Formats: sequence, C-alpha cells, structure tokens
Amino acid sequence: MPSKISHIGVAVHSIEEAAKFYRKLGLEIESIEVVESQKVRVAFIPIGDVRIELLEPTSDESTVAKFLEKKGEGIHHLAFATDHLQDKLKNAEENGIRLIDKVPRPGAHKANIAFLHPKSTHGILLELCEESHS
Ligand code: CMX
Repeated sequence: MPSKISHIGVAVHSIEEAAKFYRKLGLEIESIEVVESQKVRVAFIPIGDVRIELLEPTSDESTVAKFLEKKGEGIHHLAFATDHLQDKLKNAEENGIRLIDKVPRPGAHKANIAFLHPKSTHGILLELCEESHS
C-alpha cells in the first residue's frame, strides 16, 4: 500500500509569483527543474516530510496549461509515495482503476511516476510516485 503523501501538485501561472506567497508563510523553494516530457517547470517546497510541487507550464500544449485555462490556479494532483510501482499499476488495473500511464515514466526529483485517471478516483488526479533513494 502507499506509504505516505509524497507531494501535492499545485498548478500556477508563474513559480516566481507563487513563491512570493509561500515566502510570506516562511516556506522556501528547495529546487526547480524542468520535466520536458510533461512540458512543465516544477518547484518543490518542503513542508514537514511532504512537498508542495508548483507546476508551471512551459508550453500551451502542456496538460497543466489546459488545466489553468479551464480551472485556474489550484490543486492539480495528489501524489502517493509507493514502492514496486509497476506491480501497483498492474494491481490497480486488475481492480478496475483507469490508468493514464500503464508504464512508469520519469518525473521530477528522479522519481518514477504514473497517473490514475480522475474519473476512477472520485475526482482527484492521483499520482503514484516511486521516489528515488539515491
Ligand atoms: N484533477 C481532477 N479532475 C481533472 C483534472 C485534475 N487535475 N484534470 C482534468 N480533470 C477532469 C476534468 O474536470 C474533466 O471532467 P469533466 O469531463 O467532468 O468536465 C475530465 O477530467 C477531462 O478533462 P479535460 O480538461 O478534457 O482533460 P483531458 O482529458 O485532456 O486530460 C488528464 C485530463 C487528467 C487525462 C490529463 O491532464 C493527464 O493526462 N494528466 C496526467 C499528466 C499530468 O497531469 N502531467 C502534469 C504533471 C507532471 C508532473 O507532476 O511531473
């Protein structure tokens, strides 16, 4: 079973603008990277052993750009940390859960990730995240 919440993805127009808000609460960005395959720039803000993941689209074709256009800024996805990700995906599919990714793919922070479709999770875009321990 998933072991903890890894991070909470938040769609924003600008990481720099959003960072000003988090700084007022005493929270700082730990790292920023571009995930080319998802056409996003991501910034991680640690809070306890969870992170806020700010997601800024790098292209109009990014799924995050579409989300911002339709819904505006806000919570985009929830990520559960898990091990044995490929097995978890197989198990989820066998249990009738709709997968967006049948095979794990590289995400930020050297993690392997896969998404479950919000239509089969009661409305949340759910990411399963196999965190890197290196
Ligand atoms: N959370 C909850 N529901 C969502 C959602 C989200 N983030 N994004 C879309 N939906 C819902 C919509 O509200 C819509 O519901 P209705 O039909 O009831 O209106 C439905 O899903 C379809 O939405 P859409 O706008 O037509 O979007 P698409 O079907 O084109 O894409 C999704 C939706 C989830 C399949 C797509 O965003 C996806 O593949 N996401 C996974 C990849 C991703 O999000 N990458 C960015 C982050 C990368 C990272 O963290 O590294």
